Amino acid sequence: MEFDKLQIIRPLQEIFDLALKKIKKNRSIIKKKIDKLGYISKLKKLNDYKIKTINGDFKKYLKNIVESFPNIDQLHLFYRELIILELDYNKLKKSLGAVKWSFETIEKITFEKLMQLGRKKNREELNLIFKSYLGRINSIIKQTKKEFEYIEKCRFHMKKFPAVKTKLFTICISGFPNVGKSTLLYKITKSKPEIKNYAFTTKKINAGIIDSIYGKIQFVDTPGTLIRPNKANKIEIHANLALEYLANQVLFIFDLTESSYSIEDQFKLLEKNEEYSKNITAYTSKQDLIENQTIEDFKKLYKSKKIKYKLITEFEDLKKFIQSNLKKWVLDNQN
Ligand SMILES: Nc1nc2c(ncn2[C@@H]2O[C@H](COP(=O)(O)OP(=O)(O)OP(=O)(O)O)[C@@H](O)[C@H]2O)c(=O)[nH]1
Ligand SMILES: [Mg+2]
Repeated sequence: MEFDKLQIIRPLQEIFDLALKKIKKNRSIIKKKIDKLGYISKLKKLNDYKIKTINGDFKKYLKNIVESFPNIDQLHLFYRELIILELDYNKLKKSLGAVKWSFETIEKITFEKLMQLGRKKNREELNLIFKSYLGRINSIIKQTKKEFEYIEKCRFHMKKFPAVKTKLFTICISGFPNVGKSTLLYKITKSKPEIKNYAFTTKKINAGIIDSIYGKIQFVDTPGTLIRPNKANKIEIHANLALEYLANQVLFIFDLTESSYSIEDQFKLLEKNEEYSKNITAYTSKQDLIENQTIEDFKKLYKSKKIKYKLITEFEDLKKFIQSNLKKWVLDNQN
Protein backbone atom coordinates (compact mmCIF):
# COMPACT_ATOMS: atom_id res chain seq x y z
CA MET A 1 0.00 0.00 0.00
CA GLU A 2 1.38 3.39 -0.98
CA PHE A 3 0.13 5.71 1.72
CA ASP A 4 2.45 8.47 0.54
CA LYS A 5 0.30 8.83 -2.58
CA LEU A 6 -2.88 9.70 -0.67
CA GLN A 7 -4.14 13.19 -1.44
CA ILE A 8 -4.01 15.91 1.21
CA ILE A 9 -7.32 16.23 3.03
CA ARG A 10 -8.27 19.90 2.87
CA PRO A 11 -11.00 21.37 5.11
CA LEU A 12 -14.48 21.47 3.54
CA GLN A 13 -14.56 25.20 4.21
CA GLU A 14 -11.78 25.63 1.65
CA ILE A 15 -13.75 23.76 -1.03
CA PHE A 16 -16.80 25.87 -0.19
CA ASP A 17 -14.89 29.17 -0.40
CA LEU A 18 -13.44 28.20 -3.77
CA ALA A 19 -16.86 27.28 -5.13
CA LEU A 20 -18.28 30.65 -3.98
CA LYS A 21 -15.34 32.44 -5.60
CA LYS A 22 -15.97 30.55 -8.84
CA ILE A 23 -19.65 31.56 -8.76
CA LYS A 24 -18.73 35.20 -8.24
CA LYS A 25 -16.24 35.10 -11.09
CA ASN A 26 -18.68 33.50 -13.53
CA ARG A 27 -21.71 35.53 -12.49
CA SER A 28 -21.60 38.03 -15.37
CA ILE A 29 -21.08 35.25 -18.00
CA ILE A 30 -24.05 33.32 -16.65
CA LYS A 31 -26.17 36.47 -16.49
CA LYS A 32 -25.39 37.20 -20.12
CA LYS A 33 -26.40 33.66 -21.13
CA ILE A 34 -29.80 33.97 -19.46
CA ASP A 35 -30.33 37.58 -20.35
CA LYS A 36 -33.31 36.94 -22.61
CA LEU A 37 -35.32 35.02 -20.00
CA GLY A 38 -38.04 36.55 -17.86
CA TYR A 39 -37.16 37.80 -14.36
CA ILE A 40 -38.33 34.70 -12.40
CA SER A 41 -36.85 32.23 -14.89
CA LYS A 42 -33.59 34.15 -14.76
CA LEU A 43 -33.55 33.99 -10.97
CA LYS A 44 -34.29 30.28 -11.05
CA LYS A 45 -31.47 29.61 -13.56
CA LEU A 46 -28.99 31.66 -11.56
CA ASN A 47 -29.79 29.88 -8.29
CA ASP A 48 -29.78 26.54 -10.10
CA TYR A 49 -26.26 27.31 -11.40
CA LYS A 50 -25.03 28.33 -7.95
CA ILE A 51 -26.38 25.24 -6.21
CA LYS A 52 -25.07 22.90 -8.91
CA THR A 53 -21.63 24.52 -8.85
CA ILE A 54 -21.30 24.13 -5.08
CA ASN A 55 -22.59 20.57 -5.20
CA GLY A 56 -20.36 19.68 -8.15
CA ASP A 57 -17.21 20.88 -6.38
CA PHE A 58 -18.06 19.08 -3.13
CA LYS A 59 -19.02 15.93 -5.02
CA LYS A 60 -15.74 15.80 -6.93
CA TYR A 61 -13.69 16.41 -3.81
CA LEU A 62 -15.56 14.06 -1.46
CA LYS A 63 -15.88 11.25 -4.01
CA ASN A 64 -12.15 11.36 -4.49
CA ILE A 65 -11.53 10.94 -0.74
CA VAL A 66 -14.08 8.12 -0.46
CA GLU A 67 -12.56 6.28 -3.41
CA SER A 68 -8.86 6.87 -2.77
CA PHE A 69 -8.63 6.56 1.01
CA PRO A 70 -8.34 2.89 1.95
CA ASN A 71 -11.15 1.20 3.77
CA ILE A 72 -9.25 0.61 6.98
CA ASP A 73 -11.24 -2.50 7.89
CA GLN A 74 -10.05 -4.09 4.67
CA LEU A 75 -6.38 -3.22 5.06
CA HIS A 76 -3.84 -5.97 5.62
CA LEU A 77 -3.41 -6.85 9.31
CA PHE A 78 0.09 -5.38 9.27
CA TYR A 79 -1.29 -1.92 8.45
CA ARG A 80 -4.32 -2.31 10.68
CA GLU A 81 -2.06 -3.09 13.61
CA LEU A 82 0.10 -0.08 12.76
CA ILE A 83 -2.98 2.15 12.82
CA ILE A 84 -4.14 0.64 16.11
CA LEU A 85 -0.70 1.20 17.63
CA GLU A 86 0.00 4.67 16.36
CA LEU A 87 -3.38 6.28 15.73
CA ASP A 88 -6.94 6.05 16.98
CA TYR A 89 -8.44 3.32 14.77
CA ASN A 90 -12.06 3.92 15.75
CA LYS A 91 -11.76 7.68 15.50
CA LEU A 92 -10.30 7.35 12.00
CA LYS A 93 -13.06 4.96 10.99
CA LYS A 94 -15.71 7.31 12.36
CA SER A 95 -14.08 10.27 10.62
CA LEU A 96 -14.05 8.45 7.28
CA GLY A 97 -17.71 7.67 7.88
CA ALA A 98 -18.30 11.42 8.28
CA VAL A 99 -16.84 12.03 4.80
CA LYS A 100 -19.29 9.58 3.31
CA TRP A 101 -22.10 11.09 5.35
CA SER A 102 -21.29 14.64 4.18
CA PHE A 103 -21.11 13.43 0.56
CA GLU A 104 -24.53 11.78 0.77
CA THR A 105 -26.10 14.61 2.75
CA ILE A 106 -24.93 17.32 0.35
CA GLU A 107 -26.31 15.27 -2.56
CA LYS A 108 -29.64 14.92 -0.78
CA ILE A 109 -29.93 18.61 0.14
CA THR A 110 -28.96 19.63 -3.39
CA PHE A 111 -31.68 17.44 -4.87
CA GLU A 112 -34.26 18.82 -2.42
CA LYS A 113 -33.35 22.44 -3.10
CA LEU A 114 -33.31 22.02 -6.87
CA MET A 115 -36.78 20.48 -6.71
CA GLN A 116 -38.02 23.38 -4.56
CA LEU A 117 -36.47 25.83 -6.97
CA GLY A 118 -38.62 24.45 -9.78
CA ARG A 119 -41.79 24.91 -7.77
CA LYS A 120 -41.39 28.42 -6.34
CA LYS A 121 -42.81 31.37 -8.19
CA ASN A 122 -41.62 34.55 -6.48
CA ARG A 123 -38.34 36.29 -5.84
CA GLU A 124 -38.32 36.10 -2.02
CA GLU A 125 -39.01 32.39 -2.03
CA LEU A 126 -36.35 31.70 -4.65
CA ASN A 127 -33.69 33.67 -2.80
CA LEU A 128 -34.67 31.98 0.44
CA ILE A 129 -33.99 28.56 -1.09
CA PHE A 130 -30.41 29.47 -1.91
CA LYS A 131 -29.95 31.08 1.49
CA SER A 132 -31.19 27.97 3.27
CA TYR A 133 -28.97 25.80 0.99
CA LEU A 134 -25.94 27.81 2.12
CA GLY A 135 -27.06 27.44 5.74
CA ARG A 136 -27.31 23.66 5.46
CA ILE A 137 -23.91 23.42 3.77
CA ASN A 138 -22.36 25.60 6.45
CA SER A 139 -23.75 23.41 9.18
CA ILE A 140 -22.33 20.25 7.48
CA ILE A 141 -18.94 21.95 7.30
CA LYS A 142 -19.06 22.84 10.99
CA GLN A 143 -20.34 19.43 12.00
CA THR A 144 -17.54 17.53 10.22
CA LYS A 145 -14.63 19.95 10.72
CA LYS A 146 -12.89 17.89 13.42
CA GLU A 147 -13.30 14.66 11.44
CA PHE A 148 -11.65 16.13 8.34
CA GLU A 149 -8.83 17.48 10.49
CA TYR A 150 -8.32 14.05 12.05
CA ILE A 151 -8.20 12.26 8.68
CA GLU A 152 -5.56 14.71 7.50
CA LYS A 153 -3.57 14.14 10.70
CA CYS A 154 -3.75 10.38 10.06
CA ARG A 155 -2.84 10.76 6.38
CA PHE A 156 0.22 12.80 7.32
CA HIS A 157 1.26 10.10 9.77
CA MET A 158 0.41 7.17 7.51
CA LYS A 159 2.41 8.49 4.58
CA LYS A 160 5.48 7.37 6.53
CA PHE A 161 4.16 3.82 6.92
CA PRO A 162 6.45 1.23 5.32
CA ALA A 163 5.60 0.66 1.65
CA VAL A 164 5.45 -3.11 1.46
CA LYS A 165 3.53 -5.41 -0.84
CA THR A 166 1.23 -7.29 1.48
CA LYS A 167 0.16 -9.82 -1.14
CA LEU A 168 3.62 -11.21 -1.96
CA PHE A 169 5.37 -14.15 -0.32
CA THR A 170 7.61 -12.33 2.14
CA ILE A 171 10.90 -13.21 3.76
CA CYS A 172 11.86 -10.96 6.67
CA ILE A 173 15.57 -10.49 7.23
CA SER A 174 16.01 -10.38 10.97
CA GLY A 175 18.93 -10.00 13.37
CA PHE A 176 20.63 -7.53 15.69
CA PRO A 177 21.56 -4.02 14.55
CA ASN A 178 24.66 -3.79 12.37
CA VAL A 179 24.84 -7.50 11.50
CA GLY A 180 24.46 -6.80 7.76
CA LYS A 181 20.74 -7.12 7.07
CA SER A 182 20.47 -4.16 4.70
CA THR A 183 23.66 -5.21 2.92
CA LEU A 184 22.15 -8.63 2.35
CA LEU A 185 18.86 -7.15 1.14
CA TYR A 186 20.87 -5.20 -1.43
CA LYS A 187 22.87 -8.27 -2.46
CA ILE A 188 19.74 -10.37 -2.93
CA THR A 189 17.34 -7.87 -4.50
CA LYS A 190 19.52 -4.95 -5.63
CA SER A 191 17.25 -2.53 -3.79
CA LYS A 192 19.16 0.36 -2.25
CA PRO A 193 18.73 0.56 1.52
CA GLU A 194 20.97 2.77 3.63
CA ILE A 195 24.05 0.91 4.89
CA LYS A 196 26.36 2.37 7.54
CA ASN A 197 28.90 1.11 9.97
CA TYR A 198 26.77 1.72 13.04
CA ALA A 199 23.75 0.19 14.69
CA PHE A 200 20.20 1.34 13.90
CA THR A 201 21.18 2.66 10.46
CA THR A 202 17.88 1.49 9.09
CA LYS A 203 15.15 3.77 10.36
CA LYS A 204 12.31 2.21 8.44
CA ILE A 205 11.34 -1.07 6.92
CA ASN A 206 13.00 -1.52 3.52
CA ALA A 207 11.66 -3.93 0.97
CA GLY A 208 13.16 -5.46 -2.16
CA ILE A 209 11.64 -7.78 -4.71
CA ILE A 210 12.94 -10.77 -6.67
CA ASP A 211 11.08 -11.14 -9.93
CA SER A 212 11.25 -14.67 -11.31
CA ILE A 213 9.52 -16.59 -14.09
CA TYR A 214 7.22 -18.01 -11.43
CA GLY A 215 6.29 -14.63 -9.94
CA LYS A 216 7.57 -12.19 -7.36
CA ILE A 217 8.71 -12.65 -3.79
CA GLN A 218 9.55 -9.91 -1.36
CA PHE A 219 12.40 -9.47 1.09
CA VAL A 220 11.86 -7.10 3.98
CA ASP A 221 14.73 -5.68 5.99
CA THR A 222 13.47 -5.40 9.53
CA PRO A 223 15.45 -2.73 11.39
CA GLY A 224 17.67 -3.92 14.23
CA THR A 225 15.60 -5.86 16.70
CA LEU A 226 16.62 -5.95 20.32
CA ILE A 227 15.33 -8.26 22.99
CA ARG A 228 13.47 -5.72 25.07
CA PRO A 229 9.79 -5.96 24.24
CA ASN A 230 8.77 -3.51 26.95
CA LYS A 231 11.19 -0.82 25.86
CA ALA A 232 10.98 -1.33 22.11
CA ASN A 233 11.22 1.87 20.09
CA LYS A 234 9.04 2.65 17.08
CA ILE A 235 11.41 1.04 14.55
CA GLU A 236 11.54 -2.14 16.56
CA ILE A 237 7.76 -2.22 16.91
CA HIS A 238 7.48 -1.94 13.13
CA ALA A 239 10.01 -4.76 12.77
CA ASN A 240 8.08 -6.93 15.20
CA LEU A 241 4.82 -6.27 13.36
CA ALA A 242 6.52 -7.21 10.09
CA LEU A 243 7.76 -10.46 11.62
CA GLU A 244 4.34 -11.21 13.00
CA TYR A 245 2.07 -10.19 10.13
CA LEU A 246 4.13 -9.96 6.94
CA ALA A 247 6.69 -12.72 7.18
CA ASN A 248 6.05 -16.06 5.54
CA GLN A 249 9.60 -16.96 6.44
CA VAL A 250 12.46 -15.43 8.38
CA LEU A 251 16.08 -15.18 7.35
CA PHE A 252 17.97 -14.78 10.60
CA ILE A 253 21.41 -13.20 10.35
CA PHE A 254 24.33 -14.18 12.59
CA ASP A 255 27.32 -11.84 12.64
CA LEU A 256 30.24 -14.03 13.64
CA THR A 257 32.60 -11.05 13.90
CA GLU A 258 30.64 -10.29 17.10
CA SER A 259 31.38 -6.61 16.44
CA SER A 260 28.28 -5.50 18.32
CA TYR A 261 26.67 -8.56 19.92
CA SER A 262 28.02 -11.82 21.28
CA ILE A 263 27.12 -15.12 19.61
CA GLU A 264 25.21 -16.15 22.73
CA ASP A 265 23.06 -13.00 22.58
CA GLN A 266 22.40 -13.69 18.92
CA PHE A 267 21.21 -17.21 19.80
CA LYS A 268 18.88 -15.63 22.35
CA LEU A 269 17.44 -13.35 19.68
CA LEU A 270 16.96 -16.33 17.38
CA GLU A 271 14.95 -17.94 20.18
CA LYS A 272 12.86 -14.76 20.41
CA ASN A 273 12.22 -14.97 16.67
CA GLU A 274 10.84 -18.46 17.17
CA GLU A 275 7.89 -16.91 18.99
CA TYR A 276 6.52 -15.73 15.65
CA SER A 277 6.20 -19.38 14.57
CA LYS A 278 7.62 -18.76 11.12
CA ASN A 279 9.96 -21.03 9.25
CA ILE A 280 13.46 -19.71 9.94
CA THR A 281 16.69 -20.06 7.98
CA ALA A 282 19.89 -18.97 9.69
CA TYR A 283 22.64 -17.27 7.70
CA THR A 284 26.11 -16.05 8.66
CA SER A 285 27.01 -12.62 7.27
CA LYS A 286 30.39 -10.93 6.72
CA GLN A 287 32.04 -14.19 5.66
CA ASP A 288 34.98 -12.29 4.16
CA LEU A 289 35.87 -11.06 7.64
CA ILE A 290 35.75 -14.44 9.34
CA GLU A 291 38.35 -17.20 9.51
CA ASN A 292 37.25 -20.56 8.11
CA GLN A 293 37.89 -22.09 11.48
CA THR A 294 35.44 -19.67 13.13
CA ILE A 295 32.74 -20.74 10.69
CA GLU A 296 33.47 -24.42 11.30
CA ASP A 297 33.36 -23.88 15.07
CA PHE A 298 30.09 -22.04 14.71
CA LYS A 299 28.57 -24.87 12.68
CA LYS A 300 29.50 -27.29 15.47
CA LEU A 301 28.05 -24.98 18.12
CA TYR A 302 24.86 -24.58 16.08
CA LYS A 303 24.53 -28.33 15.74
CA SER A 304 25.20 -28.92 19.43
CA LYS A 305 22.27 -26.64 20.30
CA LYS A 306 20.00 -28.95 18.30
CA ILE A 307 18.46 -26.07 16.42
CA LYS A 308 16.00 -27.36 13.86
CA TYR A 309 16.50 -24.56 11.34
CA LYS A 310 18.70 -24.80 8.29
CA LEU A 311 22.03 -22.98 8.57
CA ILE A 312 23.67 -21.41 5.50
CA THR A 313 27.20 -20.04 5.71
CA GLU A 314 27.95 -19.07 2.09
CA PHE A 315 26.25 -16.42 -0.02
CA GLU A 316 26.30 -18.72 -3.08
CA ASP A 317 24.46 -21.38 -1.06
CA LEU A 318 21.91 -18.80 0.05
CA LYS A 319 21.31 -17.84 -3.59
CA LYS A 320 20.85 -21.52 -4.52
CA PHE A 321 18.49 -21.99 -1.57
CA ILE A 322 16.37 -19.07 -2.72
CA GLN A 323 16.38 -20.17 -6.37
CA SER A 324 15.39 -23.71 -5.55
CA ASN A 325 12.44 -22.58 -3.41
CA LEU A 326 11.16 -19.69 -5.51
CA LYS A 327 8.55 -21.67 -7.40
CA LYS A 328 7.21 -23.32 -4.25
CA TRP A 329 7.05 -20.02 -2.36
CA VAL A 330 5.25 -18.19 -5.15
CA LEU A 331 2.75 -21.02 -5.63
CA ASP A 332 2.20 -21.51 -1.88
CA ASN A 333 1.34 -17.86 -1.64
CA GLN A 334 -1.20 -18.03 -4.44
CA ASN A 335 -3.11 -20.84 -2.76
N1 LIG B 1 33.16 -6.81 5.04
C1 LIG B 1 31.83 -6.92 5.11
N2 LIG B 1 31.11 -5.95 5.69
C2 LIG B 1 29.77 -6.09 5.76
C3 LIG B 1 29.09 -7.21 5.21
N3 LIG B 1 27.78 -7.08 5.45
C4 LIG B 1 27.64 -5.89 6.11
N4 LIG B 1 28.84 -5.30 6.28
C5 LIG B 1 29.09 -4.01 6.93
O1 LIG B 1 28.50 -4.02 8.22
C6 LIG B 1 27.96 -2.74 8.55
C7 LIG B 1 26.48 -2.88 8.89
O2 LIG B 1 25.78 -3.33 7.74
P1 LIG B 1 24.23 -3.03 7.52
O3 LIG B 1 23.85 -3.79 6.31
O4 LIG B 1 23.95 -1.58 7.57
O5 LIG B 1 23.65 -3.70 8.83
P2 LIG B 1 22.13 -3.74 9.35
O6 LIG B 1 21.96 -5.07 10.00
O7 LIG B 1 21.22 -3.39 8.26
O8 LIG B 1 22.15 -2.63 10.46
P3 LIG B 1 20.90 -1.80 11.08
O9 LIG B 1 20.18 -1.18 9.94
O10 LIG B 1 21.55 -0.81 11.95
O11 LIG B 1 20.09 -2.78 11.84
C8 LIG B 1 28.22 -1.87 7.32
O12 LIG B 1 29.39 -1.14 7.53
C9 LIG B 1 28.41 -2.88 6.20
O13 LIG B 1 29.22 -2.38 5.15
C10 LIG B 1 29.90 -8.24 4.60
O14 LIG B 1 29.41 -9.26 4.12
N5 LIG B 1 31.24 -8.02 4.58
MG1 LIG C 1 19.92 -1.85 8.09
